[in-house]
Amino acid sequence: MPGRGVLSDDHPHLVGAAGSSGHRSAHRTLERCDTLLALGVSTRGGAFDIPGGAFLIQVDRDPLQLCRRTHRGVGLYGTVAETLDELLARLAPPTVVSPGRSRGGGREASRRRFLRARQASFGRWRRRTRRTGRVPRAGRPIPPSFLCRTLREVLAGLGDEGEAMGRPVVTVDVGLTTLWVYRYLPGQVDFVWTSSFAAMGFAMPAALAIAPLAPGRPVLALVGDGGIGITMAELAAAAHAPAPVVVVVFNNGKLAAIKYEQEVMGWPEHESELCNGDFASYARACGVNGVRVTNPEQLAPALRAALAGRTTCLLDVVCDPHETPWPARPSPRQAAGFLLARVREARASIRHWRRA
Ligand SMILES: Cc1ncc(C[n+]2csc(CCOP(=O)(O)OP(=O)(O)O)c2C)c(N)n1
Ligand SMILES: [Mg+2]
Repeated sequence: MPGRGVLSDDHPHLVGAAGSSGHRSAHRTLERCDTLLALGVSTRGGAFDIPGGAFLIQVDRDPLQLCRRTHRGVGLYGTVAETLDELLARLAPPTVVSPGRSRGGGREASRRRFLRARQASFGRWRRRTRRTGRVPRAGRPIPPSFLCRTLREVLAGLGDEGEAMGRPVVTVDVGLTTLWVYRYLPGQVDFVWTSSFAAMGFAMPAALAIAPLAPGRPVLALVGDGGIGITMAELAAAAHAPAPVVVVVFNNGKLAAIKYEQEVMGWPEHESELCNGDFASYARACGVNGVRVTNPEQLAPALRAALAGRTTCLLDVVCDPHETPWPARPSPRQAAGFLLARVREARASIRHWRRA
């Protein structure tokens, strides 16, 4: 996640974000990759599974990350800047190979074509999602991906009018919220998240702790309704905190990550609904500003106002729980499980409706 703040999605060489929460173009590139240089990336467990048989060169200044590596390759201990300097000094100068002239030239050209095709495919995804995300259908709840894209535009425009603001710091909670942020809110921000702990309830307390250390920078906590539910008491502390934060709640009325984990295994949704109170009213009762956003058109102005205000604010954004978080490359088993779950859910609704 922190790496998503380094490059903007508009970078011409980007093929997308890696991992099942990322993009298909990145997944396909990794499948064909033969040597992968990973700079400060946790490869533990399924957090970043590397498809294909690439030889991994993993650089990290944390020896623990290197010990956790399960993929074939080598670990290089050091900071990214120092290690890259050392590696570049050892590289032979590149030779220009005209395609077809020498052995391997055709292979080289085919690799370049493959890479360019993946970059183009990521570019198409970006354009398509920007278009479709512009205006959700009238009367429909706000898709979480639309919330992230709007947030991205609002953050990119900070300082356009009036006082310039520093680079935003964004803390991210655990749940499907993490996937939406990872996939749709890249670039020009510093992300902070729980890394391998994957503990819900991290984002808001983390933002409160970070805000005094980041004067002049907007600090935002992006958190699901489940995550805010277990840390709501912190809002009372937020009213007395030395520096303001903006808390954005992805309120989809569910523990949606759990719902989709059940569904990809073929099981119908079970007990993942949440009975939420009114988070915005609760925030106001604690002495901080609270705004409930139900309409896509309200979203950008509400975000701008929250970021411009110099006090802590909670935006309770009512989101669509039905936007499907397809993995970058769904396995046939996951796709079949998901369909089976949907059929079972439909049958259960019909039984329920007949009994009523
Ligand atoms: C402290 C803690 N409890 C439980 C979990 C398991 N868990 C992971 S995601 C999730 C649901 C998160 O729900 P929400 O915050 O509403 O986000 P959503 O998935 O709906 O976006 C749960 C229960 C966890 N990671 N940490
Ligand atoms: Mg939720």
